[in-house]
Amino acid sequence: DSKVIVITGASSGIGKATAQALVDEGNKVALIARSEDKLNDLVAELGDGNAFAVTADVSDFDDLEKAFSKVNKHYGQVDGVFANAGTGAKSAGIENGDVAEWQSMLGANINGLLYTAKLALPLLKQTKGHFILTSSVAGRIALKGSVYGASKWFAYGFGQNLAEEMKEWGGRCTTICPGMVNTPFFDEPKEDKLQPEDIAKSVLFALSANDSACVREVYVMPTS
Ligand code: NJP
Repeated sequence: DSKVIVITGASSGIGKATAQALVDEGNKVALIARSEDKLNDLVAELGDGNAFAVTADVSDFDDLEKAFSKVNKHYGQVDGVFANAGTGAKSAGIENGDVAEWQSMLGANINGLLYTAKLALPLLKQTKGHFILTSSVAGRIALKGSVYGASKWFAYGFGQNLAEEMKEWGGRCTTICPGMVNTPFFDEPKEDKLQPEDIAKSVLFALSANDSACVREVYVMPTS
């Protein structure tokens, strides 16, 4: 079945690879991120009829609300939302952490996730749809003083609770926990780690489950 899937953080890395994989399987995608040029290039790659792009900052509720409204108007239905936008921090630990950097990171990783879910649920309720989010291995293990890690523990816990809320009306929620992935998230290439396409496959796996099954979480680590 062809589905309409909204992806946040679609301009790069995991989100971009997932958009490509979904379109390759015959689905349609709505791409959300802040970089207009990158989104437009991706729409050109995927084909106008397969992809629709809207710029928005996920940490700004009004901005994101307008984006969801444009997507809904464009496609008329939403079967899945992949809440994947997120950033890391260059500053390490609490004592040496940079407060402005925390605010911007938590704005995307926590507020952005909450806002995406709040805007997605009314649409997904109509299709008994699927919410998928990107947590991290950093949301499953302790990392010394990592505010990024703590934001991903939030994402992990949020995903578990959201699954309980969504099941009331037949909706499903999947939390993806990747290890290190070779994306622009890092300044240096990580060629021997996971590739963004590996995570895209996990998203497709969760979406392809039988109606009777909810893949609650997928934990993916690099082989080496
Ligand atoms: O990184 P990257 P990934 N509003 O930098 C967007 C998690 N993760 O694909 O707005 C809207 O290539 C940004 O777009 P733009 C990670 O925490 C990663 O690796 O145009 N969009 C871009 O499309 C994150 O949640 C690894 O700058 C915002 C995308 O987010 C997710 O995977 C491991 C935004 C980031 O793409 C995707 O990251 C892991 C905002 N405020 C979890 N802020 C890993 N790479 O190793 C950012 O466990 N974006």
